[in-house]
Amino acid sequence: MGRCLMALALALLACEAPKQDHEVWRFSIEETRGSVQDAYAQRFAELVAERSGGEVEVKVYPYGTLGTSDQTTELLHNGTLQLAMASPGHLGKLIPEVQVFLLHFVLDDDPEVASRTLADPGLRAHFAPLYAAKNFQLLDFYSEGEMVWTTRKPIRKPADFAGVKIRVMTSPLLMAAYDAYGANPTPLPYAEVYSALQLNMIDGQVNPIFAIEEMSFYEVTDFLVFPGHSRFVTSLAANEDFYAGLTPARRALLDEVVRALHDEVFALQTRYNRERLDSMLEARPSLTVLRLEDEEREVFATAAEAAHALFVERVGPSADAALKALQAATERNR
Ligand code: 6CS
Repeated sequence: MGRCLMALALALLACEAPKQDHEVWRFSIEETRGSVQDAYAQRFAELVAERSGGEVEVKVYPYGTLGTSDQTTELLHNGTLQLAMASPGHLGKLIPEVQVFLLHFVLDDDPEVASRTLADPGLRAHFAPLYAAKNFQLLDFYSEGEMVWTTRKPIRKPADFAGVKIRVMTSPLLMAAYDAYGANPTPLPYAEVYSALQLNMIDGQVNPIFAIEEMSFYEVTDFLVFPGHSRFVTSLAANEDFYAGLTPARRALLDEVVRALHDEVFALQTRYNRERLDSMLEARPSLTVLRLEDEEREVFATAAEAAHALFVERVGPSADAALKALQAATERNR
């Protein structure tokens, strides 16, 4: 009995000991509770706590608690946050080259190939200096699912976009991408999309299924159009000084957790997107799902080339290099 008590006391001490040098990593996500990024961050916190023996606590800040994506990126830049999700759809204003992930018909159609491509070390090595120049350590790119248009009318060809006000994220290239289809793109922060749809200030928006469900966009739409043109890509980044200041053991722990989560989040987003399509259709049976045929996609793919050219023209040779790096990574992972 005495030995049991002793073991218990030692265990309690072991539990308490880490508090002496209890570290806190503040981690902001660009989505609300219940999202893909939230699931990622919660698992990240769990694995970091587990593997650090409780010495590191990860505090997750969901979208809205610290402001818009632009504001959280700023907090990451100045070191108030140690970690943040930073999506090219917003980050493109600061690192124009990441807008390559916003180009349509560039990532491979096969989601598994796309996921491997995004984890490609060569691709990460290409982008790491661009992130470092803004005081960020790039940790990973991953996809949260296929981008789907929510609209009030069917869209099967670029001409159907005439006069359609479609909300896009705030990176400038997205305006060009939807201009190329003849739409009227309207950049807005994520938090303003639902009310803009409800008030008819916009006619549609584009996001993965899980987000359309979670943000209730499906309540204010009639069509879910699967164009098969792009996937929502995000990046996980750390503040560069924070990352550089970690001990080698902590850095290895962080890198390993990120590596483990890449495949886990792929499976998770696949499930979320599948399940939430079902629940949306159940909640609103009048929703019409359209999947573009290959010939229809071809027409959009041709129109999208104008945005590719504009990306290179506006951003310069580094945009061309980013596009080539993404294409080469795709080739390596087919
Ligand atoms: O549309 C947006 O702005 C947001 N969409 C998703 C799925 N994640 C974060 C991003 O800011």
